[in-house]
Amino acid sequence: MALERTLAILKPDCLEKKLVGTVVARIEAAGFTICGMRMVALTPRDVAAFYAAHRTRPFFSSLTGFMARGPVVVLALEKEDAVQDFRELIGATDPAQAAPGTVRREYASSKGENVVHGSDSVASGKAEIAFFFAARDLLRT
Ligand code: 3AN
Repeated sequence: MALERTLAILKPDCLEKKLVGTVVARIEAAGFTICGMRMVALTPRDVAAFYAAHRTRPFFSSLTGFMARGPVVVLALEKEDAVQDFRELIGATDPAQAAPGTVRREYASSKGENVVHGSDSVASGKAEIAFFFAARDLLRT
């Protein structure tokens, strides 16, 4: 076990559905420490930079449109095995495939509008947290 940090994004559908408090409560109940948290209105250009790895995927333009549709809440989270444990908490990309009890299974409506993002590795987590937070915005360790 290693103490890790991961980035969570509460996506525009999460805010539209008034689920921010519910999802943050789930995150805290699962033992994550919130090291940084803020609301941000992403432009399509911001989304394209954040999801650069998906640039050639067929859903890329719907992804950028969706993520720029309204504000998001970004959180830097810390815990032992944070990356894996957060992905277990949120469930699979497709809510229909997500395990019962996971955030996406309970609240997401589709593969695209799936309420929450979680980093897929420790290295991505580091880069994604740096994308959104300056050092002074984060809990010091
Ligand atoms: P995850 O967020 O579960 O790691 P990724 O990294 O494969 O999933 O995809 C990034 C984001 O792209 C997803 N959260 C979702 O919003 C969107 N996405 C992925 N696959 C699809 C798809 N087949 N159709 C529409 N949007 C998708």
